[in-house]
Amino acid sequence: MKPRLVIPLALCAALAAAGCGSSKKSSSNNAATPPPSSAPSTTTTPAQKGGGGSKLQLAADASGQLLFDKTSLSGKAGKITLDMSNPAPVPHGIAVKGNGIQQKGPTVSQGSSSTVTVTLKPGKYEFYCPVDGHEAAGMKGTLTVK
Ligand SMILES: [Cu+2]
Repeated sequence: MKPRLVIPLALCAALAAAGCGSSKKSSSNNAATPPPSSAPSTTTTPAQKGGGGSKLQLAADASGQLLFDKTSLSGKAGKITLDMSNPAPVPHGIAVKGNGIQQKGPTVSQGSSSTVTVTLKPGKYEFYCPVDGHEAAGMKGTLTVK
């Protein structure tokens, strides 16, 4: 019994070595085929992909108060860029923190914009001005990511 089993097995193994490689490839091709059928649903998103993530705009208070013009922002999970323009005669910047994230944009003077790009998961974050004392004075808001 044993010899008979060993030989067929050895032959099978030899054949399988050659056959397996191609059969595995074709089976992995088959496995890769289903995703494209679900891909059409993603074809509705290229419009958003074109932006390379979402961009949220805000501005510092033009009169020089330590405030942003918004106290809440919301965006989609993924890459988010906060773009803050600074019309005030006071240097300001934009930064994001929360859930282990802490990213600061540059501090810019009047007429310039500070941007910061972060990749965020759904949750609540804080956006604030990284200039000393500004956050404490109220230059902050909530960023909700969905
Ligand atoms: Cu500030």
